[in-house]
Amino acid sequence: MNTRIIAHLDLDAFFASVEEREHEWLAGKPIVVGADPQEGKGRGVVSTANYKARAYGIYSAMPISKAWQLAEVARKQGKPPAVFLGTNLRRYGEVSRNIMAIIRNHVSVVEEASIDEAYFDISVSRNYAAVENICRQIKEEIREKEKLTCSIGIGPNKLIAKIASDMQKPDGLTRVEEKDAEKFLEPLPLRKIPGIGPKTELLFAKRGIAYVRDLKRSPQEELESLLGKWGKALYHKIRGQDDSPVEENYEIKSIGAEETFSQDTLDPALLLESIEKMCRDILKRFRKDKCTSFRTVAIKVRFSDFKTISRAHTLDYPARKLDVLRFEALKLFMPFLDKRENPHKKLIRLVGVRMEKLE
Ligand code: TTP
Ligand code: MG
Repeated sequence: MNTRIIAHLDLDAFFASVEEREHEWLAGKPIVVGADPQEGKGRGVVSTANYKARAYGIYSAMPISKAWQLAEVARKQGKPPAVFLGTNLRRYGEVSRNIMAIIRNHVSVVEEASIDEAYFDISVSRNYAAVENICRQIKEEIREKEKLTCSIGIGPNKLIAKIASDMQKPDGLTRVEEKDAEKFLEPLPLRKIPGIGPKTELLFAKRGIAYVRDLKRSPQEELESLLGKWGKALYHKIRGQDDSPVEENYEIKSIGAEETFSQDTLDPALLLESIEKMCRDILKRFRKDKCTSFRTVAIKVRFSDFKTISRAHTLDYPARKLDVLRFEALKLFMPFLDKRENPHKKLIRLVGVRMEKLE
């Protein structure tokens, strides 16, 4: 029998760690990377915060104004003031490529899952101790060459590896062998299972189900009737079963842009102009990255109450023109200007456009 052993690597507080290593004066300080806080009036969000800033309650995707408030509270308590920095995506992209190259020095099949995370299949080594050894070498090389720390999870499949990598952040290494996988999941809160977001969490919380072990009492049919196809997948996931392959992907997964308006708005001229501009920017990057086609166009709308809706459409042919991108983005967006997607005429705070399924 061929034992599958998969590892998942995720860098610690990635954007903030890159900034910290590159600017001596930041060493040891709480750091928040993201939109300009404008003394608490800023309207964007936090991209990430380092662990010192997380101790103030500051997290990814939080409104930057909230992060500013929390930093102020900490400062008034005499704690070190947080430093707010803008993002430097090009730089993080370069560092990401260096990290992926280091991983490839040690293993052959690597799936770059996002800018700061990768799965790799090291089944060939066939034994967990040997795999752990390779992972420690990777961590060491990243620390030496890139002055960054990461956390790695090792498990019998991608699901377990991913959850394990998050267990001992930062600078962790968590090994969960196949025989222990099911037990490993049981005490975890449902949110730890990838795909379970706030909505599903709430749905189960209402039924008194908070932990994986509680959910295991639900028969497969029940999960299916609640959640459809995803219910079936979930039934297997909470038992530690997942057979999705580690897939090499050299191509960038998507190109996107978003804009937070300086005031919430429902002014069609302003919104459409913003979409037009984002489409043009995206197409420029599409050309620069030497992409030849895209298949999916997606948009995101965040209302003034922070409710956020995404809509996507996949074409049945590969496209490459601005006209197509613009047409599809507008077709997805127009319903947000009227009853179809916005019956209460809520003002819009942010709009995003993204192209996916790139070649
Ligand atoms: P994550 O790996 O989710 O976060 P992280 O690396 O900052 O921290 P952790 O130690 O918990 O792994 O995301 C990687 C980078 O992606 C992160 O540094 C910034 C960016 N990012 C955003 O811009 N917005 C987001 O909402 C999230 C979650 C991440
Ligand atoms: Mg990370």
